[in-house]
Amino acid sequence: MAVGRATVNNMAGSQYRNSQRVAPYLAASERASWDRDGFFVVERFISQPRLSPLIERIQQIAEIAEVGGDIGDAMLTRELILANEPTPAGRISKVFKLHRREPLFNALATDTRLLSRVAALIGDNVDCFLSQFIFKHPGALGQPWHQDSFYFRMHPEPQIGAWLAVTEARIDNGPLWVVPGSHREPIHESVVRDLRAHADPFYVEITGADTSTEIPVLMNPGDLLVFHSHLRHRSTDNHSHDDRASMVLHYAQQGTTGFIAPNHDWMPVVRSGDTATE
Ligand SMILES: O=C(O)CCC(=O)C(=O)O
Repeated sequence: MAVGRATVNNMAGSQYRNSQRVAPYLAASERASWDRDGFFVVERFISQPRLSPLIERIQQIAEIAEVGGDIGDAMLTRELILANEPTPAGRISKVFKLHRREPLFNALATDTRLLSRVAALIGDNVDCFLSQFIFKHPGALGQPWHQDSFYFRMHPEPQIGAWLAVTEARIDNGPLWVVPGSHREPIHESVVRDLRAHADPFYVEITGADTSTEIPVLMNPGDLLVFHSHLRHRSTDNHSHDDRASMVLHYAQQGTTGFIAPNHDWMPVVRSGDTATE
């Protein structure tokens, strides 16, 4: 699917990729699901051996941050309800800004199989602007009903989310739930703050929208969900004894304008004019 090789830079002894030229590609079933539902799942997108190193690196970052060490660009948020967990990684909720300089995560963000799908959806000049590893430990809270565009406020739309199941996403460990077809709705402005004790202070919840057709997106480790930024979705709390981990990337067209948050990092990943350089 790729038609060009990536630009590869050397940085602090590691290699990371910026933009490349890709051939836009969506399977017919993916296009049909996108148009009808606002999302599709690519099963077995990443093989099992590539998943544990992602968790191990996040655990390392949490440990380094705990002692005030250098974690580069990465930004951590805490899971407030788990503040008394004994390990640094056990207390975190999300790690942002991984896609530029963390080699394992940069490789995911620039995977041509993913980028060719994103390019088919929003054109062949694309930036990755947000990356977050979500570590949902036992007892951690889910995120209430929302549309990513509510938070993003960017133009042009949509932005594209890519949610990689790093562990299984089961009914008891806090999977995503979606309302198929809700990507055709405008941004819902009727929201309330998430007032649950220990909830993330930035979370809001859509009110007054019909969720009766919601479905859980149950995934195996390595499966990838690609979704539209107007798709209404939520995640439930982790009621199990196992971690539920996911890696979420967000993409937008080059030249997108709007709200730029501190956890954003705009990195070109697809450029139609790129030539093969190395
Ligand atoms: O993975 C989760 O628990 C929630 C993720 C989510 O809703 C999002 O990334 O927009």
